[in-house]
Amino acid sequence: MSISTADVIVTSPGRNFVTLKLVTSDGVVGWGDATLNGRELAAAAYLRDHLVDTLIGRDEDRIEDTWQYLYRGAYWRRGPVTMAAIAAVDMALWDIKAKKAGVPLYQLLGGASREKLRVYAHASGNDYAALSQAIRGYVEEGYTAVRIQTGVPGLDSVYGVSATAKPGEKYDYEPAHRSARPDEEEWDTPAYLRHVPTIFEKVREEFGPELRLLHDGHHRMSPIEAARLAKSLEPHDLLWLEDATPGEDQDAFRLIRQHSTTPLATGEVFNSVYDYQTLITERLIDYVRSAPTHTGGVTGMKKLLDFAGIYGIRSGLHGPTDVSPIGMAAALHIDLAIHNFGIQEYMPHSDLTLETFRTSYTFDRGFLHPGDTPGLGAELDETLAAQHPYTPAYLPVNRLLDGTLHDW
Ligand code: EZ4
Ligand code: CO
Repeated sequence: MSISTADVIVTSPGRNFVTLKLVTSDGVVGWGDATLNGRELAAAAYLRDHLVDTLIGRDEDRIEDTWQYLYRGAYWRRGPVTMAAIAAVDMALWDIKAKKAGVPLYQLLGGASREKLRVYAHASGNDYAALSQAIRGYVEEGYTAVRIQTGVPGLDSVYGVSATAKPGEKYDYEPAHRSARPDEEEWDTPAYLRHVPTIFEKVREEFGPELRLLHDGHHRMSPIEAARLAKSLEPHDLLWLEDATPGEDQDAFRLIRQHSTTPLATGEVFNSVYDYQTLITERLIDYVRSAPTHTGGVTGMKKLLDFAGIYGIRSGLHGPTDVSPIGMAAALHIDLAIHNFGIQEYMPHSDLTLETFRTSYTFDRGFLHPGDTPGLGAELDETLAAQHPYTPAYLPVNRLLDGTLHDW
């Protein structure tokens, strides 16, 4: 059998998603995610203009060969747009193969290595009272791990803290703003470095030693600033400090490691195993943060996590609401199957997103499971998708108080 149609669907049920639908000559449908937040149309054009024609007539069973064909065959290696496009094809092929076998995808990846997947939630607040209320809400729902993001006195808006949500409210806060150009935010690293440890001290005091706590530095610190934060958070026993410094400078992580035993995570903006080579072989991080959607799909992510596993480094896959439910399902099947699972990020999609994409993964008291529907267990309702056309939306850019452009 072979692939007979390949369609690229860009839809915006609350936010923008890029979806690939492959159909085989005997009618099996496979779904893949190529969503790249703020650059969706580039990933869609790569698929439509450069890949679709090469997919038609191809044997859908040859997943590794197709992956290598798209990766090596492009000549131009890696890059977020290329790897998101390859991811969508790869996910759709795995979806088809598992549907043909009549099993959930994790069975083809070696079967379940655990019963359920620990996830972490996102708690945030402009002040401690709002943050504490958010954490309490998650603890009551059964979560055992919570990411802590706090407002910083003197700054109007800070990454990870919604300016509009009421305390305790569940919201799809990811700040890709619907407009033709990005919002601009202000940033002050010294104020942040002074404030964050005081918040973690209060959280530990109120919630005790067992709750697993995480924090995302979101690429904003220099290596020595990151080392200082990692060191000052050591008494508060974090599960990880994420993106303490921009990850493309892999060597910079040596400096953080020299100063602190706070576990480190990075990689959500990476797109291949080579972005991690120094970090993994020198054991400079503890968790791999990429999403299958951005690293060449199930095939790319399996290669990366198997490599990390040799060095005792575990998964902490990216699960923001800007990865579609199809990409999230792919992550969960990988999580369940691999040995070196760490934790999974979980930001529930909005109701509108989940009406448009149907999923079979389930949440129960702080744990996810991919479900036992054959394939990925996630699909797009094309009729509903057509009702929500693409809307330009961009992540903010960041400036220091004197106007210098900074990492967001
Ligand atoms: O800012 O997914 O850990 N999670 C994150 C996310 C990213 C967005 C960017 O598209 O850092 O919130
Ligand atoms: Co992050």
